[in-house]
Amino acid sequence: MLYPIATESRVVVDLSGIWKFMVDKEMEPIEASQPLPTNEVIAVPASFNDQTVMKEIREHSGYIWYEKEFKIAKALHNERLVLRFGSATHEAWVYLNGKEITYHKGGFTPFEVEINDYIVEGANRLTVRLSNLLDHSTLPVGNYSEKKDENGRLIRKVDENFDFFNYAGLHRPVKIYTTPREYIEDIVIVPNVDVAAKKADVQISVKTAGAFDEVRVTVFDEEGQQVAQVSGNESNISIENVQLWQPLNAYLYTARVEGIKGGETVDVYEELFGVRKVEVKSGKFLINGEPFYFKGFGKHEDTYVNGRGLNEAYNVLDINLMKQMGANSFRTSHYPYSEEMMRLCDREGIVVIDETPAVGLMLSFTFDVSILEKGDDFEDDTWKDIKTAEAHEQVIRELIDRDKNHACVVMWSIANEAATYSKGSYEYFEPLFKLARELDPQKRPCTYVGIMMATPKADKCTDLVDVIALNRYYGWYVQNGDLKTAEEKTRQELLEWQEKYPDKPIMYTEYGADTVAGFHSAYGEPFSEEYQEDYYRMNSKVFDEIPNFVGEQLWNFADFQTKFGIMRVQGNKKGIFTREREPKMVVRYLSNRWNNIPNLGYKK
Ligand code: GCB
Repeated sequence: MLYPIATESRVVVDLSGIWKFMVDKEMEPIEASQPLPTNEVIAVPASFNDQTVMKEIREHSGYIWYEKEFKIAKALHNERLVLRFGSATHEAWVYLNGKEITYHKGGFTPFEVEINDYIVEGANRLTVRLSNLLDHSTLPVGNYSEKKDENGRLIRKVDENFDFFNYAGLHRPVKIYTTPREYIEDIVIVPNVDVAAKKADVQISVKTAGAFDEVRVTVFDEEGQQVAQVSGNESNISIENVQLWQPLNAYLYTARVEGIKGGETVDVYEELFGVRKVEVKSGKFLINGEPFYFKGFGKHEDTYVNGRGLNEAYNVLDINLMKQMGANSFRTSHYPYSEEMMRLCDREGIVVIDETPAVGLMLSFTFDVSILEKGDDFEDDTWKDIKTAEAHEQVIRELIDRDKNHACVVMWSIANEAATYSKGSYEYFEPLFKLARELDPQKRPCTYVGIMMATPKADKCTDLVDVIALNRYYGWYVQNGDLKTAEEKTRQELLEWQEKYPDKPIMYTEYGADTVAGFHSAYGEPFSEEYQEDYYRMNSKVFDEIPNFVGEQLWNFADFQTKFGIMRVQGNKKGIFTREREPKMVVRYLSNRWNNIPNLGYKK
């Protein structure tokens, strides 16, 4: 799916700004045929939750309504008009001038609809009904319940089966873009690189709607110099002396695609792409033929007031902080991030592990791994109870369709911390991995991120992954305050993985300790800034001993909002930055470590 951009043939109208807003109390029906009966307002894009000061609105589970009027310039009425949502969390019914025109389920991927048939001259009324409900069939997974209050009103509740606040709303830009009636529908770019020869063959497939006489593809380098020009929906261009897209040293070519008819360019779209090669070989993760070492983070889309809504200033700041620390990568834990962030990472050379919103696929939880270690057939209710396969398949399709051309994406993460220690998990995941591998034109490596209970003995799905990605909390959730034992456990487990799967690279995709900024302890007690630093020093030491250990992505970049609970003090405090992005003490240690670890060739 193409990102909406303005070109010589396309106009983009941004509907960001102030919208009408109301929470649906489900007392009486709200008719989309009538203007929304409210004077409340909300900013888009953003989560609605933290813009309101009312607890019951902030924590509302159920339906929410948004409305905005817009006009379309007469000059555009003959163009194809497409309404596009960057995301709508988690489920959306869209009405234009009172008519339902589209529906989408899944809160982190874009969707669009042609609106020519519904547009009127003058004011158009766009109404969106959203649901933030989650259950055992949705991604993420929520525990849903309902009851009646003393007035007989239905009260819905979602108990997040995951550790982040269930922010909702129109999180990403809502835009109308135009194309001519005959247009370029999609572009697929697959670079094949011969690193030694500094040469690349780039396959470019263009999907068009309509009958063009010619589809012309012209590739430009960063200086705007033409590198190649070819014709056809399926073409192959060769680039000599190719400039590679490298971690933290990005280089982007531009493919200018034109649909030509009667000698005139009817439609034009420009797609940026990087040329790089990603492979997994003999326990190494190779980028452009050299062993890459992941240094970075699990993140969240989470900022004050905006909640999970797009916040481009924070995106830029976060990447600048990463670069200053010598970090080179992050994982889009635990859902696909905005397209704007992905474009930024392409341009900044930030390496991304792109994750689906499959989090919470686990209906039992224990740190007592001994029950799992006894035999091969541990089974909990997860795979009998959970009904997420359809949503999972849909989001894999949508994510790969959206992000397939991004140079920054080097691996797909199919899920975070699913019950892969339980019987039934292999049967659930095998078709999903197959699907992802089939769909990805660039054939990137695939993984899932494994939970602590899924030890080398207990995990049932490791055969499916290219990289063993582990979330481990030795020294925090277990052996809390005892870094000596935690160190032994860490070493022992990593050695066990390496021995069992000598050809699979291993990395940490989470490890961390809750740390209250400003809390100090002469004894290095848990929650203090001293403990956080000792914890990271201990882990680093073990990582450096393990040859196949190819990366450290700590948890978390910044403190973030979660649901309430006795384990959380206004959110999760494992950030190495506060939610405002003030550094905790450990940032100095990690900056020093990471600035001294090369991106490529650390562990030859
Ligand atoms: C995890 C989860 C992450 C949590 C983290 C924690 O394993 O993947 O979503 O926030 O642990 O801090 O408990």
